[in-house]
Amino acid sequence: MSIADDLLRLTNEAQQEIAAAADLDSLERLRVKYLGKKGSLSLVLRGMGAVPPAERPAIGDAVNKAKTQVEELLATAQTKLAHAALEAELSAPKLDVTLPGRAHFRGRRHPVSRTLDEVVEIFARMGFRVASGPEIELDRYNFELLGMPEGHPARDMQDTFYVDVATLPGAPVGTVLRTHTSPVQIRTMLTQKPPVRIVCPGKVYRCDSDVTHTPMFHQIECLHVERGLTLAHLKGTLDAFVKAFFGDDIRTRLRPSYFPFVEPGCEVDISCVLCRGKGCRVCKQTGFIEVLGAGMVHPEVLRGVGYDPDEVTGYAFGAGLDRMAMLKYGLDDLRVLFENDVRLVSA
Ligand code: 2U9
Repeated sequence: MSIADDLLRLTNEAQQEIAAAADLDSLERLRVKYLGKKGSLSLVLRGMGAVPPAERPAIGDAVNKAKTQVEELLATAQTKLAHAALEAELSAPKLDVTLPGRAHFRGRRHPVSRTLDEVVEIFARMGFRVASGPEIELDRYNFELLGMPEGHPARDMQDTFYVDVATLPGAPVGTVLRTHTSPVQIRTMLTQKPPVRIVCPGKVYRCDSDVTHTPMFHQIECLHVERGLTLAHLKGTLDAFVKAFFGDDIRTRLRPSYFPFVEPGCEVDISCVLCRGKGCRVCKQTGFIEVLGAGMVHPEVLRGVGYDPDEVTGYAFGAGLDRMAMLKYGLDDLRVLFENDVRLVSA
């Protein structure tokens, strides 16, 4: 068989194989098979030794022509296959429009934050300013100036988180996590002259944990000190606040009670926001629920911050914001407020 025959056979073979190639990978294998360094057409040139020198240029020419022909066949086939591959990719149903979409939850503020904003706004309308202070407090501001000297039951280890001063450089012995926001009122009075009209919302800490208590909770306290204030101002302000927050039909009831920082002191009940006073599980059939504590600021507390109790008087009250949020938004367990349940912050 002559070299010319070999070339013809190889090009025919290449043509058939290229035409049959199903993808770009097979084409690449064929390119190596025919045109590679050790490919069939290159091997034909190795047989040139046996060819008489005069015939060599013609044979070389023929080999190059065969190579060009195969290259062209490969290029054409490659264009066709690449095009087909693209077509296939574009027309494949990659997007399954029948899949249900991913739900997007609209967020909203946490019930406690919403309650706080609402309460602050109500007080702002009545002329109260927001005051804030540190959550790590001095014994003096959290207890002493509020009529709770050393040994007072309210300072009991059961209720108060004492800061381990060894871990807090510079902290004096008797540094506590504030058990109420009252030290903010003390700090305000120590730096401002009357009249003082403030609300103090914030986190407070007590070593207590059960269905109705969490070690951290939120309070809002209100303080008004001015010449001539009486229990009537306290009642009027409380009533206006309760009506604005819970509704115009909610009534307020005061019961005598004791808090070291007020005299007289009282607990404040409101007619049940669930049954509107008819009697239900939440109000234990009494028609009333306790939501606030209040009183006239104790003269000793006023004296302690440098005010003259013969000149000015004050009223104050405090409420748990978390409990107010529960009542307003119908939650039955205080603890869910602090469990990061995403439903509380979803619309
Ligand atoms: C100063 C003087 C007086 C604020 C008051 C209460 C009564 C009270 C509780 C409500 C629910 C705490 O979160 S709670 O457990 N608060 O009962 N708070 S009088 O009296 C003050 C505060 C500051 C200087």
